[in-house]
Amino acid sequence: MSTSADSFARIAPQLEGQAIELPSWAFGNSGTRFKVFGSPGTARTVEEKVADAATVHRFTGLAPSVALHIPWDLVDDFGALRRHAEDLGVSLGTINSNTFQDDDYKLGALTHTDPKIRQKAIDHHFECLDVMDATGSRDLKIWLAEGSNYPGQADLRGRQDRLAESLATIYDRVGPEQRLVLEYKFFEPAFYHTDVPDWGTSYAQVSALGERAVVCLDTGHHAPGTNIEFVVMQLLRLGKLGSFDFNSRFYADDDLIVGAADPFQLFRILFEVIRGGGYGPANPDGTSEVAFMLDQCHNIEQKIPGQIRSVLNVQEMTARALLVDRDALLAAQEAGDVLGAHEVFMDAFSTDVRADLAAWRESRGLPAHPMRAYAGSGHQAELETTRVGGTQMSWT
Ligand code: AOS
Ligand code: ZN
Ligand code: ZN
Repeated sequence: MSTSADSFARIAPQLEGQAIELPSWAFGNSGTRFKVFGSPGTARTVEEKVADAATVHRFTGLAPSVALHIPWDLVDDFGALRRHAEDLGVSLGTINSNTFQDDDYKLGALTHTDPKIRQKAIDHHFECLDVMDATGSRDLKIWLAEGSNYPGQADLRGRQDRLAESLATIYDRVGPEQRLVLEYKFFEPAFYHTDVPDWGTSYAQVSALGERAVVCLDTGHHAPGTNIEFVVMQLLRLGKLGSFDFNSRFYADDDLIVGAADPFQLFRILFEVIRGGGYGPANPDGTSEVAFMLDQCHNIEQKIPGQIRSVLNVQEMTARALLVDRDALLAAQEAGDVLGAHEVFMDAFSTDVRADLAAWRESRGLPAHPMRAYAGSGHQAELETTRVGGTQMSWT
C-alpha cells in the first residue's frame, strides 16, 4: 500500500526538524574481539569524524549533532572543535563517559569498594562535565560496564548503594541546563550480574537524583523477546525517558543498523514515542522530547553510507508511525474490535512512504535519494585518496 498524497501531507510537518544524533565512534574502524577490519578513507582524527557526521547531515538533513566519547575524542581545545563543527553545519552533542578501559576499573568504577577508585571515576565524569561546558552539550551519558562474573564475587546491595552515592556526587555538578542520562544493559562485559541491568534499576537510580536525571534506552540492551515498546511507554508515562541509543540486534549487543533486524519493532517503538508525547518539540501533554541517537558500529560496511541508511530508516519508520489513524485505533480498541484495531495499526506499518519522502526531501533542497546521491557524489573516493597516513581511528 502506498500513501495517498493527503495523508502524507498531513504528517509531513511533523517530520520537519527531526534530529537524530550520530555517534563519533561510528566513523572509526570497529569490529569484534576477533578482528577489526580497517577501511580506506576512515577518519584519522576527531575533526575528521565530525566532518563525516556533517556529511551525513548534508545528504539527509536529519543529523545536526554528533556525540563524543571521552577520552576517545579528547582534544586540547574543545572550543575549537565546537567551532569546527559549527563551520560544518553541525553541533557537538551528548558527551559519553568511559569507565571501561582502565585497569583500575577491573572490579568496578562508580561501584568499586575502594573510595580512591570511585573518586577517580567520579573525577572522570567531572572532566566530562567540563567538556560539556566547552562544547555546549546538554547530556552526560553514563553507561557502566560494571558487574560481576561469579555468584558470591560481589556484594550486590553494597554496589548498588555505592552507585547511588557516586551518581549523586556527579549529579550535584550537572548544570541547570544539563542532564545526566543513565543507560542500562542486561549483560556484557559482566556476565553474572550487571549493576545497571534494566530500565527499573536505571529508573530507580535517576529518580533518586532529581528532575534532570533520566534514562537512556539502548534498543540492543534487552533480552531476546523483551517488549521494548512497553518499556518505552512506561518510561514516558513516568516522565523519565531521556534518550534512545538506536541500533539493531539479532543476538547480543550487535550495534547493527537500526531498522535492519526488525523494522516492525522500530515502528512499534516509534509509535509509543509519538503516543506518549515524546516525539517532536511541541507535544500536547508537555512531556519533554526524547533525544534520538544512534549507537552503532559499521564493522564491514562503509561508515558514512551506513549512517545515512540508519537515519533514513528512522525517518521512514517515524513517517509510518505518524500515519497511524489514532482516532480509528482508539475507536476500535474501545469497541473491543481486536482485529479492527490490529488492522488500523498494520495499515500504517504496511504503507510505503518512500516516494512521498523522496519528493518531500527534494522540495526542501535535499537529495531525493540520499544513499544514491552519496554513492554518486565521489565523496568516498575523495576521502580514500586524501586520508592517507596518520592512524585510522578504531575502537573495541
Ligand atoms: C555499550 O554497550 C553502550 O551501548 C554504550 O552506549 C556505547 O555503546 C558505548 O559507550 C560506546 O562504546
Ligand atoms: Zn548504547
Ligand atoms: Zn551497547
